[in-house]
Amino acid sequence: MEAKHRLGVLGLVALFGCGESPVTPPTPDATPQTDSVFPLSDFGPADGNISKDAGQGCANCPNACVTWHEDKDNDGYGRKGSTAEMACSKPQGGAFSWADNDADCADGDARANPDAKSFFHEGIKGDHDLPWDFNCNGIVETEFDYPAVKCPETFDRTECKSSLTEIGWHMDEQPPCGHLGEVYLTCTLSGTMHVRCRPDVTEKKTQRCR
Ligand SMILES: [Ca+2]
Ligand SMILES: [Ca+2]
Repeated sequence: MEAKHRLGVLGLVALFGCGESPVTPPTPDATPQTDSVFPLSDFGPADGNISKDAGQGCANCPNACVTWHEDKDNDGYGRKGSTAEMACSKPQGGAFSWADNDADCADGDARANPDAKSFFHEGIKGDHDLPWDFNCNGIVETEFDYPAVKCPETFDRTECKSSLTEIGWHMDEQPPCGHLGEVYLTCTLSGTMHVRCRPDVTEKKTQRCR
């Protein structure tokens, strides 16, 4: 009986301490934390610009947390080198959109991004450093990639036995992006291909680039 009594006293001491009030366990914060910062290296290549979350934060992501970049021209590609923000899903609201990449070399022009397939006769809007690289591959490609050719022979268009084909820019007029130039044309002339000099105005072309 004496041992049982001592156990009862010990139990009471364990529960209430030595004369102190019972300890109440801390209540979990009902509001999810929204300013969690995760190392970008956990989720993708680091760019050194992680600062804060842009929306929901990463504290309670059901799946992987995503790194988001500013996409001000809303073409689905984030601005290269822009500040990265992390959130479970695409941040909503605010002055501009967000993208899960930073592949946009010109975030002021929706025509320019890595998916650009078209050629253009005017440069990228508002970006004087990369005025023509619309597909962000670091190379300016020309649509009319003709060689510069000399004019070996003239002929009258009425002599053509076939339709005219463009074969090259006039030697001295190979135009830069967005500029007009003149192209030489060929046609079948009595069974032989010839090159025409100084085509008329309708054969001027604007070099387009991307
Ligand atoms: Ca963009
Ligand atoms: Ca763009």
